[in-house]
Amino acid sequence: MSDTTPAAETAAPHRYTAQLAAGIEHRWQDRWEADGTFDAANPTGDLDSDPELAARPKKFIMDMFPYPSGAGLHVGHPLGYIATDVYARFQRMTGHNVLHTLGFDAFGLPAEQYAVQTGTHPRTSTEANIVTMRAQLRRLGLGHDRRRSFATIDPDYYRWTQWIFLQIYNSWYDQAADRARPIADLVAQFADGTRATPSGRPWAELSAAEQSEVLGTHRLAYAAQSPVNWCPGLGTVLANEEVTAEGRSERGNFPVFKANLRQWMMRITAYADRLLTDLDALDWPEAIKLQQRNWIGRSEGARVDFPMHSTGGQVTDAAVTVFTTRQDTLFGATYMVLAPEHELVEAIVPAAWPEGTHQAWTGGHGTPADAVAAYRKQAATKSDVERQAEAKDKTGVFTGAFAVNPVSGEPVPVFIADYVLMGYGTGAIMAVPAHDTRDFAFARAFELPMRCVVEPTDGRGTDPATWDDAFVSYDATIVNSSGAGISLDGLGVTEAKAAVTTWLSERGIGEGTVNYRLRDWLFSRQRYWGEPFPIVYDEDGVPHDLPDSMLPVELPEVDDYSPRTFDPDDADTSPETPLSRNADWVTVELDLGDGPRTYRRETNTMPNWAGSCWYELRYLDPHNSERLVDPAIEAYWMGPREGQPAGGVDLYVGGAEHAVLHLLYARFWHKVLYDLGHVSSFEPFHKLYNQGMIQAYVYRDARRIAVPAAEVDERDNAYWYEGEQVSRLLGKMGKSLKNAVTPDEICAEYGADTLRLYEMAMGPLDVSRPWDTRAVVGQYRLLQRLWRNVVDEATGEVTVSDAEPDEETLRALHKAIAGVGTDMAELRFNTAIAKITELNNHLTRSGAPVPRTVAEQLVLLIAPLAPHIAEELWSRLGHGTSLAGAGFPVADPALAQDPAVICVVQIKGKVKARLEVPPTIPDADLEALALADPAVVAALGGAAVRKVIVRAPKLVNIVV
Ligand code: ANZ
Repeated sequence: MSDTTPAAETAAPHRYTAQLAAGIEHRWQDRWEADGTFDAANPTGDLDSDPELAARPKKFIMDMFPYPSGAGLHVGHPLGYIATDVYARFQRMTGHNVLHTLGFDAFGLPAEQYAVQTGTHPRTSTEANIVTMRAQLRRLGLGHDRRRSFATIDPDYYRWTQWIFLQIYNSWYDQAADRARPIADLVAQFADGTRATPSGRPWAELSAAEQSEVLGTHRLAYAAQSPVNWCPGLGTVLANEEVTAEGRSERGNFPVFKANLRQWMMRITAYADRLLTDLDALDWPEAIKLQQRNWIGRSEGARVDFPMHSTGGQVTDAAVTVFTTRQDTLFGATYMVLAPEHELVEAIVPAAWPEGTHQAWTGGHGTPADAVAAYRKQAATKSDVERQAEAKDKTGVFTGAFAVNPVSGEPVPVFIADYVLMGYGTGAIMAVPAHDTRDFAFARAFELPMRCVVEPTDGRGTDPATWDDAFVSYDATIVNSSGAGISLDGLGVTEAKAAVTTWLSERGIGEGTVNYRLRDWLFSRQRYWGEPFPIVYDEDGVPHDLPDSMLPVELPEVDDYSPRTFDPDDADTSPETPLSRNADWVTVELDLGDGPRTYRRETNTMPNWAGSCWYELRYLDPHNSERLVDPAIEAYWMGPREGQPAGGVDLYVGGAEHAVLHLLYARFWHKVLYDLGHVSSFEPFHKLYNQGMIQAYVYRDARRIAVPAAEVDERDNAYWYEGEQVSRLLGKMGKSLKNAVTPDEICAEYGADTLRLYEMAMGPLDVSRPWDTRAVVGQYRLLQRLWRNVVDEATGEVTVSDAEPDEETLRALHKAIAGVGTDMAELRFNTAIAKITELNNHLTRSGAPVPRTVAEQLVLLIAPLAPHIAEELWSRLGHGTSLAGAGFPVADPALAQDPAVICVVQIKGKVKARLEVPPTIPDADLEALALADPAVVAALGGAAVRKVIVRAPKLVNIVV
């Protein structure tokens, strides 16, 4: 770059260089901080005393907050933060009261693992990372209200996370009222007899432990035995996503066992329907809504009781209840399958195989009990994901028992097989091999009968023995389905479903039900670095919630941050958490209202989703120590209003990878808080926007090892590193791929404004784009030209003139204003930059000093994108205050439109009229206009028009 040589710099000491930019940027960042430029006013206090402020519309703009990683930021991270900052600055300039800040999601595994390796307390390393990240973010000039920033690990913050946990714990879902209510209301119902206890005994006669047990089945946060992935080798329970298809831990490759362990759960399933229907009120990308709908997975179907067959082997009077979405195919149910873990399995297994049992059904075992035991053991080592895989061979074993198909009266053999999951529906199915692919595969493998009950529409005929696969259709006619008091033959699928449901409910052997794929949320972890539970247990093991006055429950100091690990193959072990080793902390003497007693603390911690479930509320009222959030403040920033029926944050920007879990958990907590009257909004995030990813080229050598991207040369359409050819692929940016570029480097080389512009100019915000350091200079040049349009590079003097702008410049200006304004409102920052560049180039081309009015408007236009240079120029143009509060330019519609052009109308080659027309006029309109013009009418003098040749917008030729 010739213009940054020392010689050029002496000739132009006031040129916009990286050094000059750095000076300006630091100065304005200090000034904004000192002046509290981005401090947002709240309705109580500030707004009450300021009617002008109170009259302004509000905008609450949020990013998904970062985890303060030790690696710091690379240029991919701030894409969303810059975008929300541009938008927030634009909204501020268009008269909104804007709330924009950023906190840190700081509990989590990396800090804990670092602590295990180095002995450094996670708080120490996390806080150090936060300091680094804050400095990196500040360097970008983000206009955050820093008074409102916090980290989820701050005791002031997690005190309220624990408080919310207790609200959820102390609530139950009242189905009749369709909302959560305080658990005290339920206790009152049990106590006065309006609700019977499960055992029928009076409430007052139940022991404390029994009462606690009953309430636990209603609480929205509850501790229960639940099937989890237990990994003794790691000493912890794992999420399904952390278990490989081979049933081993992703980390460490240890065996994982299905174990029933006592864990804290959140009854999110109580909200399944509302989480589904309220999506309609939200302005979210359709793809995300769809993922949430699929995750919740609402299925309409029926429960059907299959009585156990009373001959053959040991008999019970039990019935097995199945969940089916195809009750219309009930006549086609030729066998049944229970999940291997199903509680009825033991009860139905006979002592010996029934006479004539097929060899293939026994798994080679001498008795049903042996077969079942062996199969259960095998199934326990598989993950749910693996069990559900479509392609795999179906395995299973006969239980020796038969049930009765309730419509056909035929006996059907009962199997256990791992393709039926315990956690879904009732954990038992009626198998309809002719019309379900998985059942078909199973029936073929075990030579089970099939019966066609839905007439194939593809000409394959009705004998399943001749088929290659099941016939699956929701739009066909039912056949072969007549029996005891019911005939479905000739009905369509929908009518047949309704007929079966009615028939079942009339007989009390089934009913229509809705089933959800959504499961209750496993809420405890065997970790150190998370929020402790505000729960203690008495000597009978009864849990007690701690009163507000005892919050926060802070983490104790420990010597060892890792959970205890065991022999990897020993399934009979159970977790021992880091907190449990600290006897001084675990055992406490407390007075919970009935005098001092000894209690044992809960030693699990909350999962790292907890802190992000409510942080939007803390931003509103960050220092409130009396209540979660002042209701007036919440109503002002988040309350429902026109166009936002559910209320919520006005704009929430983050990655699409958080489509389901974070957003679903946060919505659930918010709804509980709404039901309990703590917030007026019933959704946390009104508008959601997913930014794209900044990708980077990954270069790999012959061994597929990534090489430092910065040291790769491009020659002859190939890539070279240390003389060897390397491959190039677009991938993620990151330290491990040796292709990370830090914002610090780019700021040092060009300044933060250039980096901001470049990131916003790379393409539409929601599209992923490759980073290209060489292209950054393009935006740097734009800022240099902008600077030169206002400041003399040699003297530093402001060069603008007081002359009126010419017509062409005025039109260029207003066109830009109109376009940039709409682009910014719609987050189209790349096209806004293109329009600003066009205007700036127009001014550069003219060569004359830029009229002051035009320079000022241009500076305001670019201010949200490149705020430091804009503030500097604004102040040099003579303004004493920050432009953050200045009005965004408003276009004059007359000037924003293209000017009229002159159209010549000729008759026999002679000009007869000149019309002023819009440049975009269509041919037909122009022809009509020309023929109606008085001068043309007069010139024609009634002569017949033979032909009209139209060349819009400039020429009409009339032939007579
Ligand atoms: C009979 C039937 C016939 C079925 C047919 C399907 C097709 P969705 O839509 O996902 O809710 N099912 C029920 N519980 C199950 C469990 N615990 N594990 C595995 N499969 C289970 O799926 C509901 C269907 O999945 C149910 O309807 C049941 O099979 C099966 F032609 O019942 B169906």
